[in-house]
Amino acid sequence: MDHAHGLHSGGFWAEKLRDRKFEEGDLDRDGVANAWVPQERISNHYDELVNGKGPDRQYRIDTQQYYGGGAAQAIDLAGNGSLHAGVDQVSLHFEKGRSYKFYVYLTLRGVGSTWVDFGEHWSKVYAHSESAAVHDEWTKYEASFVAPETTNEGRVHIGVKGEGTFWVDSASLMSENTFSPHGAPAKRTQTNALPICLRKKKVQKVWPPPLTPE
Ligand SMILES: [Ca+2]
Repeated sequence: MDHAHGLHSGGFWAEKLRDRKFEEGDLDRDGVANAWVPQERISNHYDELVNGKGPDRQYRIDTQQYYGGGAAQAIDLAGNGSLHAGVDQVSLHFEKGRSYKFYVYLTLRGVGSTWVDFGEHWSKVYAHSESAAVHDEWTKYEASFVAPETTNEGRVHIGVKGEGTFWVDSASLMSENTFSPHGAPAKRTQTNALPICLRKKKVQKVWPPPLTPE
């Protein structure tokens, strides 16, 4: 069993994201890994992308530069650094009052920042992290929130802003289940939904990728 599914603070944590390493292909050829969508797709700007490419941006799967799993989501942004883009995973099940922990790894060739939003249908946001600078080495970014309502349309948005090429990899969203592995109810340990802070943590071994990355 993955160690991340063990007991933490009285709860049992389960992974919510699909294709969390962006490695399962791009069947619809929009430049974004199967279980994810470019923000343009859910914000009614999808026609501005052709095969993941727009006038000032490109989404693409990169099998050369990655943190884990053999592929990463790359996002190229041209221009003066004011552009932003992002990838979302939608149709997630959130339960009111339940705690969720998120992390993702990013690196960048250029200058820019990242943030994460937790919400529902575009552009409904429950919680927005502070932006954090992205570096030229793989760095882990973490945030957490408590769902304010129960929904089957939960959404996680990984946003980037700046100029250059961003790589996104090995994202995770863990929910604290109300059931422990032994069937006993887990303790609720957190009640505040806002504010949240995107914390960054330097990765010690940046290259080559570790054999068993998170
Ligand atoms: Ca796709």
